[in-house]
Amino acid sequence: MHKPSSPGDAEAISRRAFVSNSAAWTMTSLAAAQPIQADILSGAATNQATALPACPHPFLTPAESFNTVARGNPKPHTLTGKALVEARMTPETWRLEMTTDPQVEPPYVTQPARIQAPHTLRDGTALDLETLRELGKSHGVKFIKATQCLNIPEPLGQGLWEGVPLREVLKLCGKMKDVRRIYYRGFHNEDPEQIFQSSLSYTQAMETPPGGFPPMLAYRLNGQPITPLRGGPVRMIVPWAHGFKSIKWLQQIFLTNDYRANDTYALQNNDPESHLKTSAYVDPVPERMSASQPVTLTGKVISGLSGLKRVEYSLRRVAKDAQPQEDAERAQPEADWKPCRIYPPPDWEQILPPDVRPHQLLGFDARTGQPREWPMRFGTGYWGITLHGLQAGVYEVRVRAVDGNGFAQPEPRPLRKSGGNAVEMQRFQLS
Ligand SMILES: Nc1nc2c(c(=O)[nH]1)N[C@H]1C(S)=C(S)[C@@H](COP(=O)(O)O)O[C@H]1N2
Ligand SMILES: [Mo]
Repeated sequence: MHKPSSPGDAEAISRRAFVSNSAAWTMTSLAAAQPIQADILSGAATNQATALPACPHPFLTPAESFNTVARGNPKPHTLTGKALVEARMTPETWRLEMTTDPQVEPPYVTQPARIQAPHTLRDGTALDLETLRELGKSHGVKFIKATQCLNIPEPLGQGLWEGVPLREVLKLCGKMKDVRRIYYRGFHNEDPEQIFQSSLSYTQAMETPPGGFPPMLAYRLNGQPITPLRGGPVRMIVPWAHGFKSIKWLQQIFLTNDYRANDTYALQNNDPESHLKTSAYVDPVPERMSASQPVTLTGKVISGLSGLKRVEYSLRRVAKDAQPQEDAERAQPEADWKPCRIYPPPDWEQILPPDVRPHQLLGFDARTGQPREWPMRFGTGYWGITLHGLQAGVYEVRVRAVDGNGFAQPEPRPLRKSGGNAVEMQRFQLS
């Protein structure tokens, strides 16, 4: 179902997408500077007489209900008692070291990075949680963001993250010279084999467009301290990126003059600069349903760097024993794609923690308390369709997202290593 397309297919698809989407491109380029809103369609527009059932997913995933991706033996979040204290993974014992990489490698790196004020365990200058929270009182930010693994075709969860922008923490290092990248890693059982690390360029760490989401050191999730399971006490959150940049159990920042990404994921044949991509996912459908009832299909959609224009579905009846066609485009070059409905925003005052107002969140309008885009950028939205009057038979339904530039999934990045983006299919039988 999530088989990547071959490079040859990708080329053919992009040519076709260019031809069929050229009108949409012109329209969206005129509105380039505007925040985009996906079409929240009325029943009439999608030819649906009845309303959708209540949204099947929460807009904030409870911290313990995220799907977890973690390496380590033992996995750091399973530590308890003395082991957790020794790992410096309790709120009282947590420390962050900030040091420089002394390495030079002529002719690529001729000067080592230097900072005025290193923060080390040895000197007792490592940052503690109280200091970080204190910084949060003047410089804290909050935003809602989806977590998505580059290698797993299903969003892992969506949380309200709260913390201090990385740029404010780096300021504590004073004057810097010859720093081009920020390398960072979490607790790894004192075993170099278990290191899972990531990196940002100096520019990505220090500069954020006005109103945009900065990379941050997070210490609250959904209004609560972050538990070890979700990467606490302190976790990096990189808003635009797949999960591998959001290092859990953060403990070390190295400032380096090396311009190359050192991400563990890069060494595993992934694109370390990939962004969250606009992509739709289908909830599991019962294999058999009654032909006398309308069929409701729902799912998730992530609005990635390119934003979300709409979600579309394509339905076709197939022979009972037909092999599922894995590649949507090859299976249905003339597929008849129709718009799905997007669930509207929830009542934020109801779902946010009691001490948080929607007006305070990045990505929300400070006056109206409503999100500036819907679904929110780097967030998960939900879609649904209700199909009436289908005859008995076997059906395949495919769903795809169309981004703000008019690219339909799996474009613009069908390459597996910048994040899976296959068009999902579900098959069901009506009798
Ligand atoms: N220290 C550490 N951080 C990590 C990982 C890890 O194995 N170790 N996995 C990363 C990956 S690949 C993903 S997708 C996300 C998953 O976050 P979650 O477990 O909170 O859903 O955490 C990231 N941060
Ligand atoms: Mo991941």
